[in-house]
Amino acid sequence: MEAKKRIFSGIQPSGELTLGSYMGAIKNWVALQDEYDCLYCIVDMHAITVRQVPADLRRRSVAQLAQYIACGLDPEKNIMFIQSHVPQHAELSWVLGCYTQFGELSRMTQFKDKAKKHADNITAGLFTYPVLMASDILLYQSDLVPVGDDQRQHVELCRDIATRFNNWFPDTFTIPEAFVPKMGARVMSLGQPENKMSKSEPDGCVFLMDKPEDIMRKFKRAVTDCETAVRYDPENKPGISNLLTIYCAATGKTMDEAEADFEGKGYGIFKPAVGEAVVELLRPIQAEATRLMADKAYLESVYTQGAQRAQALANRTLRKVYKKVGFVPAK
Ligand code: ATP
Ligand code: LTN
Repeated sequence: MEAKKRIFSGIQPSGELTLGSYMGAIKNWVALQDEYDCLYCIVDMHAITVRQVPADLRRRSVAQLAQYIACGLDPEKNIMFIQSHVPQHAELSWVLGCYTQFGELSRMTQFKDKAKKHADNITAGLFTYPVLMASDILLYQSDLVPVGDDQRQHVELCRDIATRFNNWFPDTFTIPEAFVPKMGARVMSLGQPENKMSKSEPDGCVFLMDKPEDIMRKFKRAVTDCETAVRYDPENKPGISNLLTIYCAATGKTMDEAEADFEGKGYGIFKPAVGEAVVELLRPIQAEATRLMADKAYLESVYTQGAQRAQALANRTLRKVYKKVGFVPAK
């Protein structure tokens, strides 16, 4: 039997999971878990590239694992773990940093945006963040990286680093590819539909664990336009188009079906209907996440086992890399 292809992806526990990260990433993780050999990570080392409150980071890291499982990821099928439990990520990151150009990192749009937002704390870690991400991916010889649209540039850089490294040292890394969903790759803020919905901008952001009444309120208040037609037109109607995308991603309907559902109906009917679709989507996830959070011993066993399995795979690549660059093998 041919070996399954490998997937790696992760989300930072730098805030609560959002509807954007669900639709852009986690939904695909769930869809791909049977067909691929998957590692799904809680990338806490990435999270400290901007300031975190330690107790919150710790709580959110475990809560994020509970939410991954509640979204439908099976810990028996996938390797689920916390990044800082596998030191090989940091070790490979040092080596790859020595094969990455300053200029390449300077061009990363996420770095430029975050540097602007955290102007008083632009650390070396924030700058080299994409090298750590490349290490996450390459350490496991990943073929596919399911992410939202905003992460394409980082995966591209990872491919460039891997290709360059392979030119120096043939057959070291598998060259990975980004896997971005057709619907929901870029969920926009409900308050400012020209900006991406993001956990660091709570205004206009729907969180996975938001109460139904809060979700409904956020959708009823969503910024739209002064027409009345529910029509997909991202150029001229960014708010309505975003809501239609969310509706499709939540219900599994096509855009034509969604438009037909609201033909001749005004925004007063449309906006709460999208809210309800999201409430229904999240209801079972929230119930399961709450149940799992009460079982800390189970969650601990999942991330402990996950780290052991990840370390075994990571070690193979790291040994190979250390040997290729000329480090003396430790006895
Ligand atoms: P931050 O605000 O701290 O940058 P974020 O809310 O953008 O965080 P990430 O942890 O950076 O979330 O993203 C996790 C995953 O979810 C990534 O694969 C990312 O591409 C995807 N994602 C995040 N926000 C969205 C969104 N609004 N639409 C689609 N995908 C998204
Ligand atoms: N940078 C990603 C999170 C991330 C990631 C990864 C995603 C870190 N390492 C490896 C895919 C593969 C983000 O969403 N901000």
